[in-house]
Amino acid sequence: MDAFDLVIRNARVATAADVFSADIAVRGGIIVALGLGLPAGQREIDAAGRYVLPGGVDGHCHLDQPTGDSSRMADDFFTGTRSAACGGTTTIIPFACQAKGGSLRAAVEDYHRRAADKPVIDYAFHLIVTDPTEKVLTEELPALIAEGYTSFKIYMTYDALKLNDRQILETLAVARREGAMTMIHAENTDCIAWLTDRLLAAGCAAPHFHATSRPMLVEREATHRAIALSELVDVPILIVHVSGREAVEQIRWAQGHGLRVLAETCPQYLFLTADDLERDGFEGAKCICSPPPRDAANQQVIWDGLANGTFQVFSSDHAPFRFDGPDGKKASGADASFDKVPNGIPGLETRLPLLFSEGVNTGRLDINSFVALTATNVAKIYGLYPTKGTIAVGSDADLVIWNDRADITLTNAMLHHNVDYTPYEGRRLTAWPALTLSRGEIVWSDGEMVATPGRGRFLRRSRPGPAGVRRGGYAP
Ligand code: DUC
Ligand code: ZN
Ligand code: ZN
Repeated sequence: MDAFDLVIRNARVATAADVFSADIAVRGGIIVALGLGLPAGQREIDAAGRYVLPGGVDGHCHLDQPTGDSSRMADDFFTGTRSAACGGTTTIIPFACQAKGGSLRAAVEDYHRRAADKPVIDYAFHLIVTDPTEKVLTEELPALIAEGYTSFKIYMTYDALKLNDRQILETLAVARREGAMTMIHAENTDCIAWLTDRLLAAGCAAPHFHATSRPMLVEREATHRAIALSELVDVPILIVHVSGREAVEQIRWAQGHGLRVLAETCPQYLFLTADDLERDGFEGAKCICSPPPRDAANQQVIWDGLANGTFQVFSSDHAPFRFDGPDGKKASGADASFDKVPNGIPGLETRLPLLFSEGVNTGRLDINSFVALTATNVAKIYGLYPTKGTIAVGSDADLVIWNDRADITLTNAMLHHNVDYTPYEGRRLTAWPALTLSRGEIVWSDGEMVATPGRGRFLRRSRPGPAGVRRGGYAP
């Protein structure tokens, strides 16, 4: 037998289930052996007893997604995937978004053109359904699901994106019939519009009023309604970017009643609060995202939910807008009212180091839960497992050697996205990837980005199926 292409020696391998010492052998980009004292490879890397984890799978990020106004996302498929790789993520699933009145198929084709020769790591697309016409529901969506676009997001707010309850039911019925996973952005749109009008009429326009316009109640109500609609149709859903206690209570209620409700949260709900929107001047706009960050008590509820199994997925919701310049946070002016500021914060690169530092290294989260939340569950739920999301014979050699004894003060200058700020500037981190491998190729090593644009492959996904969303267990 040919020698291995690569052997990683002395790895402390952690998966969603186990921690064990092993050498990892790679041939043709695939893990072909795990063992002790494996024969030599053409290339050898000594992990020196450090953790080697599956590369992160970021199941929710936005890259080069058209916004429909004068703003523009700062990251394309090169800068976004580069940034992800440097932070230990080796697979991303951004969104191909249907324009209202437009075709879903056209959105997918457009998105493939945008990705083209840019990605440095592997990628798939979720769909976003904004206009569930007869043609979309009976032709385009079933065909795209069959072709490997096996999940889609729907919105309960944002005028350009939102569906009403009837449309949600019709769309969920397709998900049920075709075996797709539906991600739901749950906020009550009319409550937000009413509160926004009243705030603006009262002259309350500064960035921090964004949080006032979207209180927890609007998320709680929509989360409850999304759960009820999915119960009616009898189909699993995944509630995205859950921000705090009231939504968590709805999700736990559903899970406790045997409903197949999965949930995702994001770094902004652990590491930011609404106070960050009150930063001096317009600086608070850097932290405008929806749902907004809440308070310390809600952060604790999110930590608890990560540890106790309420959440299956931890994503970045990377939505990159520059702070300065004409097409970012100030697209409508340097003192625009909060409702005109593009929603979203960057986070592809910092997602894993933040959670490792503040979750694993503080003892809040065990290493297996970290792997499950950031890679394995994501791959299972979205139909990429076991090619992605684990370390096993036959899986892609997407591997990260972690330095979990780091002492890093985070600055935006260290990062590889195309955004001119990080909301986490100055935060101390104790973990960062020392080496990231994508299909056995080094893409990040010792502080250096070494990947070639276009090497990333598009991934057709399988349907999550009953194994991905087991009834009763909730851990996929
Ligand atoms: N909210 C979303 O729903 N998507 C992108 C960014 C954001 O803040
Ligand atoms: Zn959303
Ligand atoms: Zn999003």
